[in-house]
Formats: sequence, structure tokens, C-alpha cells
Amino acid sequence: MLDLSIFTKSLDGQAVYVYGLGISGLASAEALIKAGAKVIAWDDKEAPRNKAAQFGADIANYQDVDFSNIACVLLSPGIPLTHPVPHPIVEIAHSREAEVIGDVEILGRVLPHHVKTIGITGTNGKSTTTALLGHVLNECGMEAVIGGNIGNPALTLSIKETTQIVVLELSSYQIDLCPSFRPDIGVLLNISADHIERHGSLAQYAAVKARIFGHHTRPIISIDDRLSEEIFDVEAEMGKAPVIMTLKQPLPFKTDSLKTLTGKHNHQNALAVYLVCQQLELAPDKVLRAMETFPGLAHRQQIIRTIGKVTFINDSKATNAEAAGKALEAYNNIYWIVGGQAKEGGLHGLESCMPKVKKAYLIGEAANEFAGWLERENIPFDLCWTLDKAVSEAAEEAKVLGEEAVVLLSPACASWDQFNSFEHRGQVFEQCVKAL
Ligand code: UMA
Repeated sequence: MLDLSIFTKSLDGQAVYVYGLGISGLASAEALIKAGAKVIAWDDKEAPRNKAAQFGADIANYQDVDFSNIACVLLSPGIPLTHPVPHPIVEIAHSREAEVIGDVEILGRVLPHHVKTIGITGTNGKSTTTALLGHVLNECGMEAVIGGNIGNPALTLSIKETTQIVVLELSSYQIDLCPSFRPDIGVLLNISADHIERHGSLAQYAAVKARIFGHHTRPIISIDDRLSEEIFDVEAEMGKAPVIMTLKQPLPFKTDSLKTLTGKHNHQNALAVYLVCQQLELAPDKVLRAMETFPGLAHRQQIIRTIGKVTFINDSKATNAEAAGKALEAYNNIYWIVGGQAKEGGLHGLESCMPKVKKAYLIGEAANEFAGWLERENIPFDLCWTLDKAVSEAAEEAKVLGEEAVVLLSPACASWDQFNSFEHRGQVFEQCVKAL
């Protein structure tokens, strides 16, 4: 297991203030307490506070804490660090000269030197690339663990003496909370507008992403979008010989056999993994064979079942139009289940994918709004409102086509109007499909 004692010793008897007790805050507080640190913790919600109290954290909101005895604030990634204004806890910490860091930074400080770190960032594709890389490395006989934004908090990772590699999915929020940690190999997949509300501007968001690359990081950078290419140029000017990642040149491998990695965006994810493995000097044929057995990620273009010529695909993770566009690009003869709680812009940007859509099945709060948009695009649709109705109608009509077709749940919306989470929505879809 991770030995956090190096970190707790560096605290010199002072406490850690854990602010935000979501999955990463709670896990970190628990791990730090087990390693002998004094932890004071807070979350605006009561339930997580109670959990933290159970495993020995002192509970106090920041107004009631004596900061003279706090060495650092461990901040949850979702809490504003800089924009629109820093959260008051950040300002208090700075005024008392306490560090503000995230769990990945602590991981970086305690990881044994023999463990190589690979950081994956970008606006889209991070989770798939991280999971695929973990799968390929393990299939190639290396001991690798994956964690970070993908959902396994950094301080819960099972690091053994034999562990060789840690693959970390790093969001911009997490990179922002890493003053010193930089991975040995860093991958930047792409940058497009996202999380502007948190970073203030696209340029600032890109600047945070660029900080994944330290002096000793081997950079692998896409040159297929303007902002990533600018970062590539900066790294090149610094003499760091970044590895070029592009889909504008022929890929060094064939993609036909990559059944769980369909679509251009997945080919880029596969290319990223291929290039990392090249840096690790793994045999290309082994790497490609391992990619073929990647099971895919749940809720991201996940194949649930094929009945006759119709394949049912769960892409519940597509909570905005851009993500749904990736799935729509990947298939033909699409019977599209779409809707939920609409995001700003609705389905804008998906116009060019519409010729591939046979029919849309509208669910959730956004149904009426999306109906208007589909009408303008001349796409037939049904107002189904609920997921079970949408699945059974789409299944019937896709079958009648008599050709290869897909029933695709790719909602381009948040799930909270009808479900607890996108995972919950995906599970309900899976149940409906299995019941057919
Ligand atoms: N809170 C307060 N006061 C506030 C604001 C928040 O008390 O003013 C509390 C909330 O009640 C909550 C906690 O702080 O309990 C915040 O939790 P969080 O969501 O920030 O963090 P975690 O639950 O620890 O999850 C985080 C990542 N979440 C975010 O970055 C928002 C997870 O990424 C990640 O999987 C997990 O750590 C493990 O490392 C999720 C995510 O949405 C998937 N990431 C964004 C993305 O992918 O676009 C960046």
C-alpha cells in the first residue's frame, strides 16, 4: 500500500485541513489519519462530515479553525481555486501561508522512485485513454494501476513494491492543485471549450492543462487543434522534443480489429496509448494485440447487446452535444435516444451528423426543445419521454430496417431530471435492453 508517512512527517506535527469530502476528500482524509496525520475536515453537506468524524477527523468549518497549526489545505477538485473568485478557504490558506494542494500532489510526494507516472489530460477521451493504457500495460506484463479523475482517488491506489507504473487521468482542476507533481510522461489529447466557468477563459484553461508538463516530463501532444498545437510549439521551443500525435497522417496501426475503439476520437485515444508504449519500449505487436481485447468503458459507447442486425449502445456519459457527436460520428443507421436536462446550446453543432440518424426518440425535460431542433433538421422523431418507452420503440423500428443498425443512447444532456447520475441512466438503459 501507499506509504503516506513521508508526507505526514513533513507536516512537522501540524494538521491537514481537508476541505470538501466527496469521494477524493473522504478517501484522502481516511488515508492521512491512518498514516498518523491530524486531520480537520469540512463539507457543506452533513452526511460526509459524519463519515469523516467516524474515522477520526475533527470536524470544523474554516471560520472556526486556528490556521496557525495547519500545514496545508487539501482541497477537493470541484471547489473554485481561482475563478470566478477563489473560495474563501483558498484566500485564508494563502494569507496564513498554508499550501493549497490536491490528492494527486500528495501522491506525487510519496510515490517510491521506482514507480513511473504517466499523466493523461485533455478535454475529451481522458478516461478511455487512461483505462486503455492500464489494460495494455497489464496485458504486456507490466504492473500498472490507474487512478485520478477516472474515479479511483489518488490516495486509494494500491501501490505495491512490484508496481511499475501509475497511470493518472488528470483534470484541469487536479493539475491546478499540483504545485510540484509532474508525471514522467505527459499526454495532452486535445483542448476545446470546457470548464470556462471555473478557469475564467479558454486561454487560462489551456494554460492549466499545459502545466502537466514539467522539466523532466516527456510530452506527447496532439497537434490537431490550435490550443494543443500552441502548447506543442512551446514545449518544442524549450528543447523537450515533444512526441507528435496527429490523425492527419496515416496511423502506425490498423483500426479494423479495435472493436471497442470505434470512431476517430477513439483512434486518437489508441494512438496516444501506442505512443506512450513506444516511449516505454514495448513491442508494437503486443501493444496492438492488447488493444484488441480492451473491454471498453461502461457508459461510453459501451456495446450492451446485439439482437439480429441491431446493436444496442450505451453512451450515457455523453452529457453534452460535443460528446454525443463523437458517438454519432462512429456509427451508421442510428436510432438515437436523446434528451434529459439540456445543456446550453442544446443540440447545436450536431447538424453534420444528422444524415446518419434514421430517427430520434426523445426523453426527459429537453424533449420539446429538441423536437423543434429535429424538425428543422428534417429528422423524424417520437416524443417518448421515458427511457423504457424509447428503448422498446427504437428496438422495434431498427429491426424493421433489416440492415445493420444501432440503437444508441447518447443523450447530449445531464441526467438529473429523471436519474441520479449518468451511471444510473446507463444502468436503466442496460436493464431495458436486456429485458427485450
Ligand atoms: N463542497 C463543499 N463546499 C463547496 C463546494 C463543494 O463542501 O463550496 C463539497 C461538496 O459537497 C462535495 C465535495 O465538496 O462533497 C466536492 O466533491 P468533488 O465533486 O469536487 O470531488 P470528488 O467527489 O472528490 O470527485 C473528484 C472529481 N470531481 C471533480 O473534479 C468535480 C471526480 O471527477 C474524480 O473522479 C474524483 O475526485 C476522484 O479523483 C469527476 C468530474 O466530474 C468525474 N471531473 C470533472 C470532469 O471530468 O469534467 C473535472
